[in-house]
Amino acid sequence: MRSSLESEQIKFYQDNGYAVARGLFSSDECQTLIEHYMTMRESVGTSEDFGKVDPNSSDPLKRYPRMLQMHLRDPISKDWMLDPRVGSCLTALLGKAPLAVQTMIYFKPPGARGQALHQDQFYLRAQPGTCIAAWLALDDCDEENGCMSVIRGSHAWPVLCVRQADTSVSFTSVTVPLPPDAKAEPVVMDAGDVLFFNGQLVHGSGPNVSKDRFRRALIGHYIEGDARKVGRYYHPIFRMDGSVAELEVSAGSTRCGDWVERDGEVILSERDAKAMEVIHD
Ligand SMILES: O=C(O)CCC(=O)C(=O)O
Repeated sequence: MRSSLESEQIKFYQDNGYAVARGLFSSDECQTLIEHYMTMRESVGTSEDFGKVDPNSSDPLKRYPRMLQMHLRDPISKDWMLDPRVGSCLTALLGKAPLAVQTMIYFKPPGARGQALHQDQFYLRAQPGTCIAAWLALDDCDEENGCMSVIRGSHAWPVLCVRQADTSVSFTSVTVPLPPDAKAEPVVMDAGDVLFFNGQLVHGSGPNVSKDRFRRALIGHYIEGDARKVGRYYHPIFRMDGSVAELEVSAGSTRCGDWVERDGEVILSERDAKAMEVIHD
């Protein structure tokens, strides 16, 4: 299948670390997926991957926790993860076929916190190479309801050592340190648009400060088809035809870098592997 990404978008991805495929899914498809996941959220109950629902909590994310790895139990999620439209865009961006390793649905109701800036490869540890995400907006999203933000060009950075995040605005507790000139830009999207981004791209989202607008997103994570290892959590691994690919488990030893000031200039320094193992484990 031909990718719906133009050659300029592929070039934009290579230069900036992300690209948006506008209207890859229809509004009807988004509505059907919203209904499916809202029903699933109510009916699946609690597990490690699906989170514990507390219907009376004042924290919106406890009323609507994100769900992870739905494709291992839900054929609709698996079909979406392996959708040929997603697959052809990924192949165009990577220059090779992807392998699918994760699904996630974020409900992000009004009042919900966002997710601090981070790099997905910090978690996935695909080796060699990196991972890539397909982030489908199920609702229109902008800064008010907590759209995604990205730092252009940060995909060229190594995996960074993490710091404590501000958990009053982020539901995750770690973030990455930034050089002084780095600026996160919002990616405003309509329902049906898909944001593809490189596993090393620094990205995240702010809180949903709207009164009544959910910001639901269905997310797939993929690795390059010639990767040999990925973190244990992401197994089993699927080829885009649905068959299972056998890969090794990567240990917590991804190298991460840190920003340091030297001679008045902020530069990236590689920490030694021992220190990094401590940070990752
Ligand atoms: O949807 C969000 O707010 C954040 C998602 C994200 O950071 C991710 O998919 O890695």
